[in-house]
Formats: sequence, structure tokens, C-alpha cells
Amino acid sequence: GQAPATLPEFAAWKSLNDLIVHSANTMETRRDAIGSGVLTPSDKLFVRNNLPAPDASIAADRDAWSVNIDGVNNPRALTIAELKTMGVETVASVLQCSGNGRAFFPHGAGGTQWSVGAAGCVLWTGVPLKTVVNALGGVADGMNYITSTGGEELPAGLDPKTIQVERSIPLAALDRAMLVWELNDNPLPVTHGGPLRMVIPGYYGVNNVKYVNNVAFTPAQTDTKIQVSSYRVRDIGVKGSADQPSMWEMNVKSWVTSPLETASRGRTMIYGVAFGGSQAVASIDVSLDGGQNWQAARFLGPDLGQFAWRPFVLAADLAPGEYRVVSRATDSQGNSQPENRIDNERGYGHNGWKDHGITLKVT
Ligand code: MSS
Repeated sequence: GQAPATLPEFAAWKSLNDLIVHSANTMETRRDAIGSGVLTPSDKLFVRNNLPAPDASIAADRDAWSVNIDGVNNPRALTIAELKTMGVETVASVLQCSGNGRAFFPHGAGGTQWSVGAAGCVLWTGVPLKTVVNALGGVADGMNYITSTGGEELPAGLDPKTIQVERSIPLAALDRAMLVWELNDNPLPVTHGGPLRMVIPGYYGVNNVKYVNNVAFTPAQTDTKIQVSSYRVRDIGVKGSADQPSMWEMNVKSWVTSPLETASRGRTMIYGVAFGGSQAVASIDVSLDGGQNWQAARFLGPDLGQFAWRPFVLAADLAPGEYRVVSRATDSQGNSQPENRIDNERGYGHNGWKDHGITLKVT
């Protein structure tokens, strides 16, 4: 394994044994820490911050946190206390970094070398953005995007546009967007965006803006660097630009979580997780011979809805030997994981089943 590391102050409450600490701003869940988990406990959930996290004191008076809503017919600022009177829903969804799986790109894609653990399935509680917007007279005419701004204090002397976490997503996502104040039934930790976070189920992590203090319906996408040129899928060696696909909706994906290295001969339960991304996951197949023969595995535990992942299990009778174990999920629209990754400069969106396999030694 990994060299021992310590957790940064703002994530000191996390379970160090279940995490790989890549840097002070990036920690991933160990592949063997998920097992058959329907939900990811908060202390095992990965962390990724583009900017240093704000001080814990921003959550001293949670209900007083205020978010400005713009680009609606009656724009105004609302406190969390007010949001809590407007409506409440709980949704289970996969939070996954755009670069999850980056470590598998052989060209050495720049950025945190995430394996499979920049993802988790959690419960979010908050108010649907649509409810808020309806209370403010609806979306103003001519708006095409939802633009959310992170509340970090920006270091002085730098152009805010180059560092601010402000992301735009298509207006169509208004059907699923939520302003959330709870994670897994507890007040949303500052580590994960408390007191208030924008959550867009089915969209990559970067669109789930933490410490959100401004939500604007806008005609065009924001001109921040994180929108215009970062999080864009392009060929190796090509610079990021606004004409390339943005990391919005997630694709179908799965991976085995246990066992990962060795097993004893005889009956072995092979576990993993599968999700459809923007669609529900429909089925999961597992191969013990690197993808030549496939068997249907079964989903385990309750179905927490379209945006959740589902643990799966396959009972296998294994003779001594070496097995290449791979899994391939299919979503409700019939999209299956491809065999291979699509090489791209920053190593985004990897859902190829081959790279995500494991080699099991049975003795
Ligand atoms: N938000 C803010 N405000 N800031 C930052 O930095 N990041 C991103 C999101 N949001 C940020 C935000 C990212 S990028 C991600 S993944 C996520 O978040 C994570 O989360 P957690 O809670 O886990 O830490 Mo990639 O696509």
C-alpha cells in the first residue's frame, strides 16, 4: 500500500484508514473501503477542493447563510432558514469527480491520480431549486444555463475569473437541481460544501458547487476558467476551449470492490458498485476471464433511485488459479460501459471496463 499520511485540518474528522491522501485538497476512498456499501459513510467520502477550503467558522450560524438568486422574475437573497420553509426533499446520488479513473490513462494525464475512489453514493437533503425558482416568479426569459458560484474567499492579487469555482450547467437540469444543507442525515460538513451546496444528481462533481452563495439563471455560460477551458474533453496535447464537451452528465460505470487481490478456493462472493450516471443503472455483468465470458450479477440492497449506485454481488466457485475480474454495467437506455477508455488530455470520464478490472489470485 500507500505511505501513511495525515489528514488536513479541514478534513481531520475523516477516517484516515479508509482514504488515500493525494494532497491537502484531494483524498480518495480506498477501493476496499466500499465493500457492499449501499451508501458511502460521510467519513469515507472522497474530498476534492480546487481552492483552499473556507474556515469552519462559515458554518457557525448555518441558518443565517444566504444565497442570492438571480435571473428569475423576482430576484432576491434567501437564507437557509427561509429555504427550509419552502420545501424539502432527500435524494440519493453518486458524487463523482470528472477525473475519477485518471490513474489508468497511460499518457500520464495531468491532475490528481484518482483510481476508482473519487466517487461515493450519499444522501442529500435540501430544497429543489425549482421550488425556489417558482416562489420567485419563475426563470426570467432568455435564460439557458444555471450558474452557481462557490463562496471561497479568493486570494488577493489574482484575477478572480482564473480561480473562482463558478460553473454553468444547462437549464434542463433545473428538474433535478437541489440546494442542500444535509449530507447523510447530518448537517452538511464544510468539508463537503456546508452550510449550503448546489447538487445536480447525475452530473460530475465539479458542477456540485460547495458553499454556494449565488445562483444565477444566465443566457450564456460563465466566463470563468473552470468553465471555459477546464473540465473540457479533448484529444491528448490539445488545449481546453469552450467548443469542446464540458464535464456535465455522467456516464454508466462500475467496478469490483472485493475481493481485490486474493481469495481461497471454493465459493467466493464478488462485490462491486454500479451506476448509470445520468440514467438509472439497469443491469450488471461480471467476467472472471477478462471479458471473454460474462455472467449476470445481482443487485444487493434497496434501490435508492435513478441517481444512486447499486452494490452488486456474484457468487463464484473458484478453482486455484489467476482470474481477471471485470464488471460491465448497462443503464436504463441500453448504454453499456465500453471496453476501452477514450484517451483524452486530462483523463476525464473514464468508464472503460477493461482498465477497471482486478487480478485475483485464488489459492
Ligand atoms: N465547489 C467549490 N466551491 N470549490 C471547489 O473547489 N470542487 C468541485 C466540486 N465543487 C469544488 C466545488 C470538484 S472538482 C469536485 S470533484 C467536488 O466538489 C468534490 O466534492 P467533495 O464533497 O467530495 O469534496 Mo472534480 O469533477
